[in-house]
Amino acid sequence: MKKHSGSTTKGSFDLEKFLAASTASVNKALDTFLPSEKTKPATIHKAMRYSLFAGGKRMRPAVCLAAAAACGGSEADAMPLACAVECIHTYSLVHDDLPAMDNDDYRRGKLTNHKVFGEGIAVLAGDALLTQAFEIAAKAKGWPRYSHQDLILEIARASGSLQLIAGQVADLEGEGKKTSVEQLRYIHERKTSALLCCSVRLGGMSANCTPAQLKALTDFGYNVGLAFQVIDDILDVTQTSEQLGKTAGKDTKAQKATYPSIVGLDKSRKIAEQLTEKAFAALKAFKGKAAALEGLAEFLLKRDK
Ligand code: GRG
Repeated sequence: MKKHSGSTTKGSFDLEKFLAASTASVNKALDTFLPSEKTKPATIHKAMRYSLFAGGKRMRPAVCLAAAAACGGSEADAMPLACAVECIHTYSLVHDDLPAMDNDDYRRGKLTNHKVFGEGIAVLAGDALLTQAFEIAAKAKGWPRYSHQDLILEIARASGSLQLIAGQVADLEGEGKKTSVEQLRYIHERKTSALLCCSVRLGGMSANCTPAQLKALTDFGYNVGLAFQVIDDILDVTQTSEQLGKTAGKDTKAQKATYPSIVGLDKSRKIAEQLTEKAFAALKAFKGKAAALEGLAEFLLKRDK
């Protein structure tokens, strides 16, 4: 794998600093956007905040803010959109962990939402986070190239029944069945890549990016999103639950189709590298101004949790 300017080990761009700063700003903004824990009914706001502030990596907001920076935009303009995608991501995890779905006890190193608040409140906390996402996104400003409607449509499409939900449906229905690499890619495109790609595109749109920049960001987000899920599949079989902060080995136990189970670990790593190379190639259009996106793509490829 070639070295890129956003390298976490060498080069001028300090990804650790970028991630620490973006996580801190996103946490602060989310805290402002969400009703306080004491707001009635307090149980639901406690439950929403419990999962939202449980220590997620904040990768979707990070790529959103990084894409805005690559297009010359500001953090302030991108922030409502970055927070909206994190709310949607968190809702999907809360619902995915429910007994009716993946039935998991741990997420982000803590007990899952339903284990703490009960299934009814966990369902409602997920629903409320999804709705909250649209309320926050509505606070973003529209641009000459991208109206308010465009921004809201972007989020609705990525999280709706043709993308995120479609991926989850295919995942549920595929359990225990023989799955081809093509079917697996269909699932990964929707379950994981759609929201990551949407996060990157929203960052560009918040900066009123050109159509050519949006195309480059879409290619980047699509490939990084797929690589992210291949790595997630690899980590599920190579890491411990303690390291991941969620139950490891679940895919094998649930007889889920994954890249390692279909093509093996070595080939899976190769595929993740190839997808990341494609993502890097898309960034050429930014002529060195997308160091944060490059750094994030490399970080996501090399992550161990
Ligand atoms: C229930 C509508 C609905 C959808 C569920 C998100 C999802 C679809 C399922 C969760 C399991 C899974 C493997 C999803 C793919 C996306 C993914 C790898 C999520 C984990 O994202 P991270 O690693 O998590 O960014 P943190 O906790 O760091 O935010």
